[in-house]
Amino acid sequence: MYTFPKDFIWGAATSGPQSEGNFKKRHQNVFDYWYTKDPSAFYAGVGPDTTSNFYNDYENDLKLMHQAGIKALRTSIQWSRLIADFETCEVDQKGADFYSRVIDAMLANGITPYINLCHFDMPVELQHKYGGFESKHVTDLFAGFAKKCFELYGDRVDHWFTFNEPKVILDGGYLYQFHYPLKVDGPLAVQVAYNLNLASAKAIKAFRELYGQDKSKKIGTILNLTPAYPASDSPKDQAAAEFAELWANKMFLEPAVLGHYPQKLVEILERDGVLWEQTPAELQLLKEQTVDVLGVNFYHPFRVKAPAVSSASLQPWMPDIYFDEYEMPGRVMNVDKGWEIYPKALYDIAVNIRDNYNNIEWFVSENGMGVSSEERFMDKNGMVCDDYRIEFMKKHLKALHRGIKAGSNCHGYFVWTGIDCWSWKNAYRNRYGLIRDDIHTQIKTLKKSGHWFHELSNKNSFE
Ligand code: BGP
Repeated sequence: MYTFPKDFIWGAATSGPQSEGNFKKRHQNVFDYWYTKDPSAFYAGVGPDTTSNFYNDYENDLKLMHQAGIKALRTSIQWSRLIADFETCEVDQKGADFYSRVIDAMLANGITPYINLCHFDMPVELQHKYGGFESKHVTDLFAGFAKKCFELYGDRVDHWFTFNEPKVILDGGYLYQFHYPLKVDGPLAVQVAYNLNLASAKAIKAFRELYGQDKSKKIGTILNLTPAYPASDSPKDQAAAEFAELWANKMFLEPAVLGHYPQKLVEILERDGVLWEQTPAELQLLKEQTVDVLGVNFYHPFRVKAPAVSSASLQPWMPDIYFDEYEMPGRVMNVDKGWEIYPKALYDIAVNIRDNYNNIEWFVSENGMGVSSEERFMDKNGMVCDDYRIEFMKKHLKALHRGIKAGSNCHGYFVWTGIDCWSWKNAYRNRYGLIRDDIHTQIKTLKKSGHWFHELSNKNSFE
């Protein structure tokens, strides 16, 4: 029997752009725009217009989530829905009323709102005018938007987050071309990384100016931590893993929690002539505005080996000059998604946070299993019998439980996701929900994992 601490939170995560549909939205975000330009870039040509229809269906959706035992929901407010004028932060009243109704409905269903402010969804106007987070001006605009959210909903929302997976903004938009603006520019990615940390600190400052020492309100950020494991004990593989860890994890984790960048990373980037532009005042802000709480999205480890080709082959600068990804023979895979399944990494994360990050309060803000064509697993009543998802969660929860027993300060587990949702370029290819969404009818029904999660959340334990 695995029993979790008293008050452990059993939740689910989604985001505005992936669930709402862009009904009545004032502006386009980069994905809305990209889809209008190139629908073929998205799996089966399915775009963000309807997604899971949360905009119209939120009352029913929240009831279903309640039935699946979801006691807290992380979603995001879309900058492109809430704000009418990005420079002045004038609000779009329809957008503001929508989020207000959603928050009320969450509370009415016994679901605690965890509200995030950026889930990859830069308004396209700011991307085209300023380069999005390439620009420091946009970090100020983001803080203004964040402040508006706190003012509008802070009376009912206690848990706030500045970003979801800032690293994916670099990976997708500036290195590997799976998000708009589809650039390949290593040095620019370095600047965007810095600006994302800066934007987060500025939003946290706005939060603290409003709430001061009020400990009932907390602000954090959500990072996708992918522990870097070397392919072997050889010094070259170890060096590859050291850089991968700096680049993939510490570049965001250290400023968020400790208030500074890892010295080693700064030295490498400086030596390579690609260090971001920084000012002493900005570094001071980062130092002062660390997070109260950390959300950790975990799906897969990051196995690396020494690069096969000389760094001279990759010009201009890319972080990949320091490592190649390593496919470990015999690894367990989620073959539909193409990600290795390695639950022990969650234990390693727990212990790392305990030992190197002041044992800060944290929670698993995403973990889940994406599987395609789930109709394959339907029983005669039409219920998806997703035993593979239940097994996946159990294995990860066992590793997490071990980390908590070892003293790590983890207070919750949020599955990705409650209701099947739209996933950027992958659209609806892989389904992650505890609740199935038939996207042709928008009829939503609990999967076997939804019933299992209900029991888990009510017992606070599993066998
Ligand atoms: C995470 C993102 C989510 C979601 C999930 C699954 O990185 O925070 O937004 O998309 O991954 O992604 P996919 O459907 O591409 O497998």
